[in-house]
Amino acid sequence: SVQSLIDQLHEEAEMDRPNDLTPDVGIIMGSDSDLPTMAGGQGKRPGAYVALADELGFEEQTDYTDAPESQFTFETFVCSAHRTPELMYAYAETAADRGIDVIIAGAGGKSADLPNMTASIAYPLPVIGVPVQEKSVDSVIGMPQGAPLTAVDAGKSFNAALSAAQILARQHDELRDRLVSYHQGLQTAVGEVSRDLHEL
Ligand code: RP5
Repeated sequence: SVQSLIDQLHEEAEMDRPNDLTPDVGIIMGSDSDLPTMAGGQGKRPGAYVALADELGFEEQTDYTDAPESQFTFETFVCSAHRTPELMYAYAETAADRGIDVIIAGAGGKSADLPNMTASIAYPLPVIGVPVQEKSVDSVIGMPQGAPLTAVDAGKSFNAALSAAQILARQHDELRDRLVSYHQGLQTAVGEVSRDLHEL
């Protein structure tokens, strides 16, 4: 039930686990219908999972008490600002104590409130908002003065994941090197396209 999830989040927050055993990035979304956009891959446009797992070597941590193999990890959580407000509140208020360093929050529709509500509750933890659709953009980015939320363009959970990794990389040289390699790969790819066109 929702209440048992809420209780579990609070229990995990009190465990005081060492940072290398807790998820680094929390990916949350308002509905499992957001999952194709928020995760991506398998025929869908590459999303946050593809950026983190395939490009940067993150491991998905499905059990908070399992020791991850990878140094960098993420977890996924579905909680709706409107259908499960208490669960959203519990996730956001326990995130820092559960060891989460950055939250990526996606929601769709015209009332895409999960990212901005989460940003206010989890403050000062950084939250990167992903509008799942074009019509969700204004709802996600429309924050009042003093209540910041960083956001990417509609559907760009891939970029949200890269931004989350950039924040983590401030304290992890290994991750910084992986991001630099990823960017160099982009440059090589664009360079090859231009070279091929030139040869035409
Ligand atoms: C939003 O409503 C969710 O983030 C989702 O994008 C949208 C529709 O949700 P479902 O009706 O598909 O569950 O809150």
